[in-house]
Amino acid sequence: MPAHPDSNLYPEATGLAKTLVDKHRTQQPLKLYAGWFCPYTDSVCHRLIHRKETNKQVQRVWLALEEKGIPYEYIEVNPYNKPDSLLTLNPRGLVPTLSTPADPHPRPLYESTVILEYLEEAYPDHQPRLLPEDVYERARARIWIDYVTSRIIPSFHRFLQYQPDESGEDANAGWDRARRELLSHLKAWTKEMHENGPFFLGEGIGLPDLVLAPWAVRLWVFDEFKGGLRIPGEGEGGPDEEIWRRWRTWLAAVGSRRSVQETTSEIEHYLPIYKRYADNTAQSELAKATRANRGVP
Ligand SMILES: N[C@@H](CCC(=O)N[C@@H](CS)C(=O)NCC(=O)O)C(=O)O
Repeated sequence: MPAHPDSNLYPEATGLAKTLVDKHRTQQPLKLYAGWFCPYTDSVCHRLIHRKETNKQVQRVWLALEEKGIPYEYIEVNPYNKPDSLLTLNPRGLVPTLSTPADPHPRPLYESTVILEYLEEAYPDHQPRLLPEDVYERARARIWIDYVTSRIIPSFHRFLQYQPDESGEDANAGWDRARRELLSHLKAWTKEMHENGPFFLGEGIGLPDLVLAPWAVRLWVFDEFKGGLRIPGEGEGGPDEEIWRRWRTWLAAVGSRRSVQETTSEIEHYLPIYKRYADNTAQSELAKATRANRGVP
């Protein structure tokens, strides 16, 4: 069987993210098995064309650990060349996977949104709290956390993996349909944000922010590979001007977060990985699910 195309991807975090990883190499009861490139576990780059100004990476779980100041050990693994150390914890061999402290043996956890909720409940004294105290507001936050995973990420990947010849429809029409679908999901999500923010739930960062941030700061992939997503710039939003203004406020707040800055790797190592998605030759579970028109793995 030919080697997985990502089995030889760049082996470790670079730039600021490497500095952070180096601080978290010593043994800790809580262990994060991560891939430096992975938005579920790991990092994000900002727009390539602004690479001189910003080059950010984020990750759902890594960000939550950093935001909350929870002690953890970072263990880099390549989930496309799954080591036994990962498979024994998570039979699906996906990152992020967590090894949690317990007697007599540590216990594994996986699925990024499950891990995020676990961290929130298992470390109640660690601030900030990332979900609202109010029961209704907490439930409502979960609707929009789910929306990211069930709507935004699949449409992100449908656009990124879109190939003009695949459906027989006019190439421009197909491209435009995929692009608009993603825009409409981002708009629907943005409409639900706290009016002033700057974050989704208000002044403080929360789980809705952490679940979307890794993809939001990777929107540069569409400029690089797909002719642009074309989010309206200031004054160009027409009837949706207020919504896109709110989006820009949110994106700036997320992008300037210290935790985001410090989980940043260097952009050039993402390019070959995202090129395979853009060419629709990537073989990750996510890429295959997108091709088969299934939800995310
Ligand atoms: N639903 C999982 C998805 C995790 C996931 O797809 N991780 C990717 C890396 S970003 C992975 O491990 N892929 C390995 C593979 O596709 O075999 C989560 O939210 O944690």
